[in-house]
Amino acid sequence: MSGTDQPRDQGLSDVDRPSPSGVNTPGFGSDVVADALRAVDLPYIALNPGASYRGLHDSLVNYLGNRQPQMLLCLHEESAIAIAQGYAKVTGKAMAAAVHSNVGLMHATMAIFNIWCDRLPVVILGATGPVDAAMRRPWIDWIHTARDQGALVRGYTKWDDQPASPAAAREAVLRGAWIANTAPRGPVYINLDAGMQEAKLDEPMAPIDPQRFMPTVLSAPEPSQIAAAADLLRGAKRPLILAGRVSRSLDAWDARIALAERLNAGVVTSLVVGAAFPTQHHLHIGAPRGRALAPEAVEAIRAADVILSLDWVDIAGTFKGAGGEVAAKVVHASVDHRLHNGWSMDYQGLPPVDVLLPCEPHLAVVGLLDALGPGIVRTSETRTKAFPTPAGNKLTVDYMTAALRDSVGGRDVSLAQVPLSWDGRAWAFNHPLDYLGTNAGGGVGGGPGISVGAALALKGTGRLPIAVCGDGDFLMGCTALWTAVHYRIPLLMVIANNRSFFNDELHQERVARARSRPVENRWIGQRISEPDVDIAAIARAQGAVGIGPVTSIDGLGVAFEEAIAAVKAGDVAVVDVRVQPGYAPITVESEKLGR
Ligand SMILES: Cc1ncc(C[n+]2csc(CCOP(=O)(O)OP(=O)(O)O)c2C)c(N)n1
Ligand SMILES: [Mg+2]
Repeated sequence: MSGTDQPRDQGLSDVDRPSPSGVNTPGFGSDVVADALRAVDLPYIALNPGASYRGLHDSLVNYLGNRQPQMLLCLHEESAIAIAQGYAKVTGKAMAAAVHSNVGLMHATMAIFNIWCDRLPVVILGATGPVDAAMRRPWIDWIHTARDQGALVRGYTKWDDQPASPAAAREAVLRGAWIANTAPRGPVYINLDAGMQEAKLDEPMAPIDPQRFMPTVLSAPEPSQIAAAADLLRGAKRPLILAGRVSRSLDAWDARIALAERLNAGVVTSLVVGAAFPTQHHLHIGAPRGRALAPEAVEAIRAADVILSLDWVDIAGTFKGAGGEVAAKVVHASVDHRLHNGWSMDYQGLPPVDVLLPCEPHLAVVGLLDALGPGIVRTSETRTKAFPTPAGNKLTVDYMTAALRDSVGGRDVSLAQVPLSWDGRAWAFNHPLDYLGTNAGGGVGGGPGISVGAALALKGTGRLPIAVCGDGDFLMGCTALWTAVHYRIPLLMVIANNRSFFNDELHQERVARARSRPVENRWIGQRISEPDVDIAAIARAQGAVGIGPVTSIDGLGVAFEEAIAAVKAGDVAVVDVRVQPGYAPITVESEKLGR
């Protein structure tokens, strides 16, 4: 599947079927909104219910028959948005989410920030009011009405609106879906007045052709910009590609390989975003890391004379991590600058850019291939890089990863999440769907929901969705599992359970060292033990298969094989692996850099 495919029916349509209502003409404001949601091709609407949008809820069930969009009930609004993030990670497209009044939106905010930072789309429906105070029920309607509800999320959404009539609401849905799905993609929020939803339609609305209001936007660079970039790259002796935020399209993946081979350019990738280049390819430099750069990548950046950034996230920070000022000329393919605002600094440091190609990376790659023309392509001696061998006799994340890799064997796997302790050398990415990136906004707790959404989008593709999450991440968002179980979305979650918010133990250690205070106290206020949480029981309590705790290296293989068999049979399986606290040394080094 590629980011350009049409949404598919993931086979959920037999779940939650309503009794026929016999209604097939719109009678209320919310019926018009429901029609619009269907017209813009939003396949699912992840939601947690609430009276503020009871009108829309009724329209989705009794007017649309709970199809296109189909409801995905979530136990927390944060999961609803995270599921949409995971879905968009795979498909590149928006699904919808609905959150109740101000309180549901407040629950949703962190996940909205994560999806914003991931530059991925979602159409969020919310509600308030009735805006007309005379229509409000005492107390509850008053506490759940806010004058400017969109202000809660305006800093990290592309657009928001509070339409005052069914016609305006229809327009808002069309505009919202169009804006969300247009690069740079992002979340939009449409706040529906409860009064407007519940009011009877005075007269039928004239039909419209939604496609005419959502024209395809293709931002192409000027030929002169492509020519300037091609000249730089053609003349480069040590060109380097920083392959960043790119699509899941296989065609685009192949084009990147062709460009790297045409230029004989090294390629650096990052675990912050999804797989962008085959990590086993002889031109891939080092292994993908999170914030840290592999030493080989630092060397390549310092040695490069021309760097091509394919929407690399944080060029300025990367150069800082590579030792400061970088001599190379920089070509940057990105439309990200169109999204930057004054609220959030997720735009990162201002990078030096000699040629900007203001387009999505794939268009730049195609344009450059064309401009460069055929050339000498060095034979691509694919070198299979060796995976690191775990050492010692303690159950570490490295042993866990190696055993998981062995159990998976030759299956096609999509890693939907990896924990902070992950070592990028321990897994190979050979396809754009092999790895889907992080929560993107640093919002811990996003992992489970994102994984469920990715698994939803992957359902029926033959790919095995695997999420490896920290225990802290899992415990914050674990009720997303229920949604996967209820809607029969197969998923394997492996919890790297170090019984700690360990990342922050390292921070406390750093502070203690800087202040000459006892380092041995770093665990206080961080460890999740006494009692240890029974993660497998949390999974079982929601109808998933819960396995573990696995406490020995020898126990890993059996546990993973049992879990994979369960997922193949259609289940959600969670394996609690009690790992030793600790991160790959390179990660610890980078944290020191960031201090
Ligand atoms: C919502 C939120 N709360 C707190 C943090 C700070 N934080 C960053 S990493 C981390 C620990 C996460 O724990 P876990 O998922 O178990 O991973 P570990 O560090 O143990 O490998 C915390 C609390 C955050 N980034 N987001
Ligand atoms: Mg932990």
